[in-house]
Amino acid sequence: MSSKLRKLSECQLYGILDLSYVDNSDPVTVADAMIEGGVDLIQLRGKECPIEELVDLAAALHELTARSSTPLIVNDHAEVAVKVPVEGVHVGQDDDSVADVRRRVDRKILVGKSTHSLEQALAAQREDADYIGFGPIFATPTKPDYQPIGLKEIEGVHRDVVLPIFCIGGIKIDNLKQVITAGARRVAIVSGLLRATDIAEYAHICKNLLNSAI
Ligand code: TZP
Repeated sequence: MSSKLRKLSECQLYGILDLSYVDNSDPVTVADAMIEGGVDLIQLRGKECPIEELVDLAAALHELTARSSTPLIVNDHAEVAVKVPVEGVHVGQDDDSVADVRRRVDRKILVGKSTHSLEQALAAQREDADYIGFGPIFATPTKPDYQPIGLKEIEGVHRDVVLPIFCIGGIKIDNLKQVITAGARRVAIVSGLLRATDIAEYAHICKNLLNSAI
């Protein structure tokens, strides 16, 4: 991993490039707008996308993200990280373990884990994840089958987990202040960003709100 890359500890706004929201836009152009708006790290998420296409897309995105020191994380597939020098892999509760991902990718990478409760967050910490996603905080069409955690759990997870925690799920400009007031310092956003008419502007506003909480 390049030493010039933005450190995870400095990342507040995680933009998730979920291909199901990208429709007819070019994912690289979308990522470019995220970066312009101040997104600190980007995840490529393509639940329905064949691995070979994810590999090609990750390679194209990485050319862009590397120029702006933005770590690029791939959702689910360690195999993509074997083929493309992305900076990390994000896994869910039903995917490979953190250790499996590290074993499969023969270089130092970031490994993040989705968690949906304080217990899972503590387990991810014991598993030695580099960061966690914690949510869904609010109900979200991006992960419709999950019960929202709500704002109340945010304080506890920040008290008990020392890893960087990205609150996620239904977070938009309109409720971001509430999430910050509840104790969040980092958030991951999918549809809010990708459905915005001006992605860079949307990211910029979120970033300012997060910055003002420090
Ligand atoms: N993990 C927990 S909620 C979620 C994921 C991937 C989806 C978040 O998407 P959105 O559109 O920002 O609510």
